[in-house]
Order: sequence, then structure tokens, then C-alpha cells
Amino acid sequence: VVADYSLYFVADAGFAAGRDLLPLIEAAVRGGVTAVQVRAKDLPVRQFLDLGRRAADSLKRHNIPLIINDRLDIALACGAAGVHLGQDDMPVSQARKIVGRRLVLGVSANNADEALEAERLGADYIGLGPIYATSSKTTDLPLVGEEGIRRLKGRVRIPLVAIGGITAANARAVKEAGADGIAVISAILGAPDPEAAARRLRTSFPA
Ligand code: TZP
Ligand code: MG
Repeated sequence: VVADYSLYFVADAGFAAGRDLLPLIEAAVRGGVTAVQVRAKDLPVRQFLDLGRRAADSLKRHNIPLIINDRLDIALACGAAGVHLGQDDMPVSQARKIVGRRLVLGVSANNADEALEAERLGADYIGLGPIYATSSKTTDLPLVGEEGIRRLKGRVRIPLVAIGGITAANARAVKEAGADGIAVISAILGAPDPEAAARRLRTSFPA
């Protein structure tokens, strides 16, 4: 079964700034997100695991895949569907040796070389970004832009999920550039009504 990454909600504990992520994840699911990542750069492992377990329990009931950011061990321990690996995390080839087909493996890429390498080493999908400027992640990576999506489209077989500064206002342009999905933090978590925000994104970027 190929997962649907068309509206991929990155539930970031740092961005949530102390708010419990569970009700926010559940609101996003009601609004129509098709995949959820839990991202917790600053949580101790034990709290990350606890959050991951609660998210996994909830998302299983809705048949929505849970992806854990950065940590293969936490993904396995909480029964997640997958793990998302950055360029400085465990190499996807190594992760694949450990988990086989048990987990979906996503990899971050900023350019075509990184994306092609990730695919070659066994990634199941690419998180391509930052597409646009964003304040949700501190990075000095160059912006990929719609042009960067267009250039990569057709060169990889695995799904391309665009991330970084994506909103209901630019989602259509991202789709037209060739992305298979959009991943968002602030467009949902920064919205006064996360459920309505997810629903609007869904309309702007249908599966
Ligand atoms: N990776 C590239 S940009 C980004 C990540 C995690 C942040 C995305 O957040 P937002 O608020 O959707 O721009
Ligand atoms: Mg990472």
C-alpha cells in the first residue's frame, strides 16, 4: 500500500510551545490531513516517546500513518508507521537494514542530488524544502522554490512532499509545479482554527 502524503501535518512540539499536541493532531485529522509527523527537537527522549505513543494510539483509530521525526528507536518503540530522517540523521541505507519493510522511511532533501541519493539508498518518500521562506525552522539552506520542484519532478519515482512556507494561498502553485504532497507546520499549528485550516489546505491541494 502506498501511503497518501498529499496533506502531511508536521506536529512540532517546539512550535506548539507547551500546548498539548494531541488535541491539535485530532483537529487536523478532522480537517482531513492524510499523514502526521511528530517532531520534537527539544524534548527529552522519554517525553518524545510518550507523545509518540499517544499520537500512535489516536492515529491508528483513524488509519492515518504516524511518522516520527529523527529517531528510529522512538518510531519502533511507539509503533509508528515510519521515521523521517534528515541529512544529519541516520543514513536511510542503515535505517533500511535495521527495519526492513517494517517502517516507511522519509528523507529530507534540499536539491536534486540529495533527493536522487536518498531514493537510491531506499527512501520511500522525499521531503523537499524549504520551498519558500519560513520561520518554523532555523536553516541557511537555499530556497528550493517552485522551480526546484519542477526540475526534480520526473527524476525520482518516489513521492515528493514539498515543505517550507506552504499555505492555502500557495498550495496550488506547489501542486502545479509537480509536488505529490505538501507538509506544513505553521499553516495548521499557527492557525486560530487548526481543523478549518487543514480543511482549507485540503481544498487547495486535493489528493
Ligand atoms: N523543513 C524544511 S522547512 C521546515 C522543515 C521542518 C519548516 C516547515 O514549517 P512551515 O511552518 O510549514 O513553514
Ligand atoms: Mg532530522
